[in-house]
Amino acid sequence: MTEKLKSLLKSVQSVCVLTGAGISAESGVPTFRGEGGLWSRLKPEELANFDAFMKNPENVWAWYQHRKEIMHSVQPNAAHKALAEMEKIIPDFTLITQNIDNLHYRAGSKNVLELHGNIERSYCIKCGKYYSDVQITKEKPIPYCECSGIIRPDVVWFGENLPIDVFDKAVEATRRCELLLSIGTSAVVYPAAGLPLQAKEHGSYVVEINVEYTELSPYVNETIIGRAGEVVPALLEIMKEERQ
Ligand code: BV8
Ligand code: ZN
Repeated sequence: MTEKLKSLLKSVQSVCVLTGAGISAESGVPTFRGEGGLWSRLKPEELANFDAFMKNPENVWAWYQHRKEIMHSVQPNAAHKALAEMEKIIPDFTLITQNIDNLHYRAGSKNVLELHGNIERSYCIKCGKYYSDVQITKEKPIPYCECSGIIRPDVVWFGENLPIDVFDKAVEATRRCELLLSIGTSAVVYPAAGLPLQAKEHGSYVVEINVEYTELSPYVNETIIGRAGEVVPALLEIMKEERQ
């Protein structure tokens, strides 16, 4: 961590954070890419897209039910908790996540821009009615709405637009932040992966925190190689100095 970053952390007023699956890895939630990742044994085009869902809703619901059970069985980790603390001490703080695991809210973050949705929410594809706790059972492998439409997870699949109001807020935040932290993302999925680049163009100091280098690494101001659960709390400690 450079001296430049250390002094910035002590004085910065406007911070943007983008998180990916890597921030939840230490909680026990599988990531998508890299060894052991979900996409190494499952095919995203067969699971995370609308056509696949309409072709085989039972299969896609079984996959989300399985992931939901994993997410319910784990706890937010020190990185999630440090971000919830950061939100309280930084005057202009924006947390943007690609994750659907709901761990930022469970860690105490109040405002989270969920670019790819949230596994705890579902909606009817016919009438748009939202449902909060859809239960998938052997007897009922596909949930139906009272209007008889199929209910789907409220997550953004490949080829689907991101929730435009959420994405617009994320873009605005990258335009005004002095510091952007990209934490635990391989930065290959767009348009989310473009956000750190936009911040950089607007003069933000962009820091990547990851256990390995990514496609974003050549463009950021600095990459801190380390686990989110260790690095993010360390950044918070420096932010706290001289801020009480
Ligand atoms: C869109 C669903 C407009 C929810 C996901 C060519 C053909 C077709 C499409 C495209 C194309 N080129 C670009 C596109 C657009 C496409 C895209 O970007 N594709 C990529 C793959 C090429 N994007 C879209 O389709 C998006 N929509 O563009 O709309 C549009 C409209 C119509 C037609 C075209 C375009 C929608 C994207 C959303 C897809 N939904 N998931 C779910 O089930 O979860 S994607 C999935 O990947 C998740 O959302 C996830 O968040 C996202 C990104 O993955 P990461 O979070 O980065 O996770 P990953 O495993 O990859 O990396 C983890 C990182 O953590 C690693 O770097 C690892 O080293 C690190 N790590 C691990 N442990 C730790 C750690 N770091 C720190 N500490 C640790 N302990
Ligand atoms: Zn309905």
